[in-house]
Amino acid sequence: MRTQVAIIGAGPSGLLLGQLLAKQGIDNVIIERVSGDYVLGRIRAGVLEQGMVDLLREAGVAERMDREGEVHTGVELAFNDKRVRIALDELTGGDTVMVYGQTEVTRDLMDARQEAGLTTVYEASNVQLHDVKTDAPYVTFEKEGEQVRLDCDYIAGCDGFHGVSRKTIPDEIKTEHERVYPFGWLGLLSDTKPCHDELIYCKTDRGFALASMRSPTRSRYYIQVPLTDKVEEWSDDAFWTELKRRLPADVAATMETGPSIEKSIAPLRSFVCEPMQYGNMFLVGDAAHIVPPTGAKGLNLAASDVATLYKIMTRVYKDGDKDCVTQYSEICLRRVWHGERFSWWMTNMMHDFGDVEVNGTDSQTFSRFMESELNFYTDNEQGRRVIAMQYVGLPYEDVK
Ligand code: RFL
Ligand code: PHB
Repeated sequence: MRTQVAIIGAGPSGLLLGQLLAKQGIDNVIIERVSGDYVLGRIRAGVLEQGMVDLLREAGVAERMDREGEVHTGVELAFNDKRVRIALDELTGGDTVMVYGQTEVTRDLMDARQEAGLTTVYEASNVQLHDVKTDAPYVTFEKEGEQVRLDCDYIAGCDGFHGVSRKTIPDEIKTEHERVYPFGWLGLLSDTKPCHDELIYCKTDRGFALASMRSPTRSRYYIQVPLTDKVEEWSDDAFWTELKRRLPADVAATMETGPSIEKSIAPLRSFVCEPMQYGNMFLVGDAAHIVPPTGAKGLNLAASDVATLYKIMTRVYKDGDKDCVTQYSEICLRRVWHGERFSWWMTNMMHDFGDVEVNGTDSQTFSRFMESELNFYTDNEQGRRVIAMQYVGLPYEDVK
């Protein structure tokens, strides 16, 4: 088999990149480890920045999102019996976010890829990348017991945090920055009316909670839990009881509850791999960086990486400018680090760190610093604007 760009991973990064490249007439093949249904079963992000919304429109896969997605002009932060609304549009000069689930984005991209007749190999095992430093890289994998070789010009490693692509960068070349947080998020999806018409991020003495949604009839809630908790130990009733204790009292009093459709625990991590490219192999999305979900940035950073690689590949194939590929890592990392910093900051401000020392500061002192930080940034318009600008997403950088 031969293609121009071999894409490893059919998550949102791989599928969106494939769709955009195909629109420019750039041939690509996606190799995915699991089945399409398995990919769709993962319940993850819900908030899309304007930049990602525009990119989905450019890829020609935004029709259902524009019909069913909800434009949100604000989010709330609740703490110390206060509720502060961050008016995203007013504070940023008109920017908003779109509430539309990652599952739906992925489904739309899969449908578009199938309709365009583009190749995706699902359930490929033992995927390996070869000769990525040369002009003739290739990928090998096994499919139904057969060994397959895919020759290409470039490889896009869109295979998530546990993928193989990042491992092809030698240890002496890459630096991996990591912070693991001492808690996780227990998420529950249910067919119930959302408890409020905007997202509410809540900081309480019992820990963090988030009220989010997927549609007017489907809610997504999260609560901070110790890393030692197991999802089987949390009945739906126990979840709703704990959530109600953390949400603002008036919201909790009137909220609708019901059986869960999905329930899972996600650990929280900040992670960046530098550089994000090695020879003709580029890391995209979670393969290169992870953020804790508190800022809703993970999928959105993946989208900005895709936008950069798409622009670079278009230059390569349309203008014959092969040299521009060297810009990829630097352009991506500038935006990635802003997203990392915002997610880390929001996580520090909104969570309860218990007795764990943070950044060399004892937990009580750290908690007072964070309380002051939260008050300072929410008590005045400039502070709220700083939050709003980052929540809607910083602009995408152009390729020089
Ligand atoms: P993915 O989605 O992990 O997809 C990678 C794909 O690669 C496949 N793969 C391989 N394929 C071939 N060979 C191999 N060896 C392979 N190894 C792996 C995998 O099977 C998979 O299909 O990465 P991608 O595409 O970069 O997308 C990233 C996003 O999924 C992620 O950043 C977001 O979900 C993060 N995130 C959020 N991001 C936001 O922007 N806004 C949010 O509101 C938001 N909420 C969240 C989140 C993530 C969460 N969890 C569970 C971590 C909420 C949660 C709870
Ligand atoms: C979600 O709806 O899954 C969601 C929303 C906002 C976040 C994280 C997750 O910050």
